[in-house]
Amino acid sequence: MTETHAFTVKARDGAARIGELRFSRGTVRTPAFMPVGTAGTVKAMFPETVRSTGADIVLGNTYHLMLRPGAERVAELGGLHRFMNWPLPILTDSGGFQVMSLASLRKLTEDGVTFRSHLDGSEHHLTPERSIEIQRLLGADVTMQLDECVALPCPDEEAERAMRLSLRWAERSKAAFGTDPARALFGIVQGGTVPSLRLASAEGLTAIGFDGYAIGGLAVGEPQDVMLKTLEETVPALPEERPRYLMGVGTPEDILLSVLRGVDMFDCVMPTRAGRHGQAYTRFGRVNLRNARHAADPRPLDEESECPAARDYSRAYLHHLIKAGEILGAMLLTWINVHYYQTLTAGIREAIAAGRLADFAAQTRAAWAAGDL
Ligand code: PRF
Repeated sequence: MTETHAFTVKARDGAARIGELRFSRGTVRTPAFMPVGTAGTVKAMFPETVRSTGADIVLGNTYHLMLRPGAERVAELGGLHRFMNWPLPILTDSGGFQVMSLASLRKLTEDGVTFRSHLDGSEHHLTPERSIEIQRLLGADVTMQLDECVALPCPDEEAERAMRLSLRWAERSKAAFGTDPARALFGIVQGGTVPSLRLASAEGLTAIGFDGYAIGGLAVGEPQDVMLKTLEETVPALPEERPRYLMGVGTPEDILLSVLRGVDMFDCVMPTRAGRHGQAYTRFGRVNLRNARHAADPRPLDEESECPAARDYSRAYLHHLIKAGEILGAMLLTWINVHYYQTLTAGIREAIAAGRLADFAAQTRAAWAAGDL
């Protein structure tokens, strides 16, 4: 870890912490939520609007960008930041998880994974070394190691095999990455829901040494209490002075409960995907704008929100746009949701600074449960 991407813990409240992850392109305030910009765009949002919600960093995907428009093409055009007009930090996922969920005819070996593109059926081979190279071509500020994530539930033997493979790939990723003071490399803990496997994974990664530690392999089919228990078993095995990133999580409640257990970073398609499908996340909980009860409702979703989309448009209009399949409906609801996730993480950070996260969590959950009507 060097000056250019140092992580500093600023304050603690129980297991929760606030911190700063510094890059030459900007500082990420943690706990942080990273909007997902899979294909070089946070779907249905201008980058300027994403920034205006308070996001310090967005996520991009190796898998999608290597297939289209290609990592070398993005590099020729000055890198992903310039390509998508997002000047702040970017974290890129390594590709393995997306290969497993999207590609066809996958073949996993010690060397890497061979698969066919979901776009045109072309064959590709991704290794830990090529994933690092692609992420360097994209210009990622945070590079993720290639890993194997298994769906849950799964036999312990299968969780162990994937965890050991991920650990060997972690070693190769670190060797390929070398030392790059301008960028960070994160390892990924696997091991299913087996405490001894999670521990072995965390210890193995810590021995290799990474700038940050992700917790992978969760929110893949297990109940929330199982995910939280696995976090409680995993987080204490990770270095105190490094950021912890829970991949692909989650609902506002998942985020709140995970921060209480010591997690610093999150990403999830939920606010963007749900927005395109007519769902709004608000401080009163989740609202389905497709529902007929909104058809004649002149009130905005939240007149006290600082988000123009939540404050200046009626529920009736949002309902109409979504029912009519209008692009603006997806844009406004995505904006509302990304804004709400950023408001939530900002509130969490303030509460930790004031040493009152438990109160904040109780009040926030009570408001979600009460609903708005
Ligand atoms: N590994 C990687 N990316 C991910 C995951 C993982 O386990 C998950 C699991 N929730 C989401 N995204 N590389």
